[in-house]
Amino acid sequence: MIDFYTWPTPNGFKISIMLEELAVEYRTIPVNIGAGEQFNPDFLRVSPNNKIPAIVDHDTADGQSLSIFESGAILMYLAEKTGRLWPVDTRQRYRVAQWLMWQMAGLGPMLGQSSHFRRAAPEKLAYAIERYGKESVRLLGVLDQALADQEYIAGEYSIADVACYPWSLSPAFQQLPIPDFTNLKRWQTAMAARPAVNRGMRLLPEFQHRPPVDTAAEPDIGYR
Ligand SMILES: N[C@@H](CCC(=O)N[C@@H](CS)C(=O)NCC(=O)O)C(=O)O
Repeated sequence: MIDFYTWPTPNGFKISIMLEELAVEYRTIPVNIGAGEQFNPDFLRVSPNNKIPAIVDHDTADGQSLSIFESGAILMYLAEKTGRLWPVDTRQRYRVAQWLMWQMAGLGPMLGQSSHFRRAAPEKLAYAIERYGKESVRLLGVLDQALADQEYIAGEYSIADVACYPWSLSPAFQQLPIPDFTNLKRWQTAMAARPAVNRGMRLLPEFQHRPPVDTAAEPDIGYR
């Protein structure tokens, strides 16, 4: 049994999709990050950086529970544990690993900052909205190019796709205008058609609130 500490955000969805893909037994434990539950001492013992997602695997080879935070590390662990969605051949493995790292260090943080400054910041700071918006669009363009001649990001369906998909939906959520990235759209459609992805995206539906952005107050960020 795996305890899955989470909340319905892109980083949480990565792991719910992965757990559904693997069809392993897990228990979802909501951590309401809006209410500050990520700072509870019990959760901090599992995730010292006070962020979801995190897991505790109680079914390990040595019989000792294993806790892991950081969504990229969790995806790698689950892939290794099950032998799924991460090829063992060195060339293929690092093809996947580089896109996973790219998502963790680039796509997620940049879209996250863009979302913060567009949706959550008390002040509409044009500089920050433009900086993170433009960088997010650039990264999505890189992803679109990567998908031009292959069905999935690193060839075959892998943890790189699982990591990138929830973040690829963020522009719609934050009403960030993006160019017509046709390869990206084709891949998103293929991802959305996977039953496990669908189930993973329904994580904690009772907490999935999406208030609209106040677009009237948006500055022109120059790439429309
Ligand atoms: N690099 C981390 C990022 C996790 C993250 O940013 N989690 C957010 C929700 S998407 C969170 O828990 N925020 C609560 C906080 O910062 O207090 C990962 O990929 O696991």
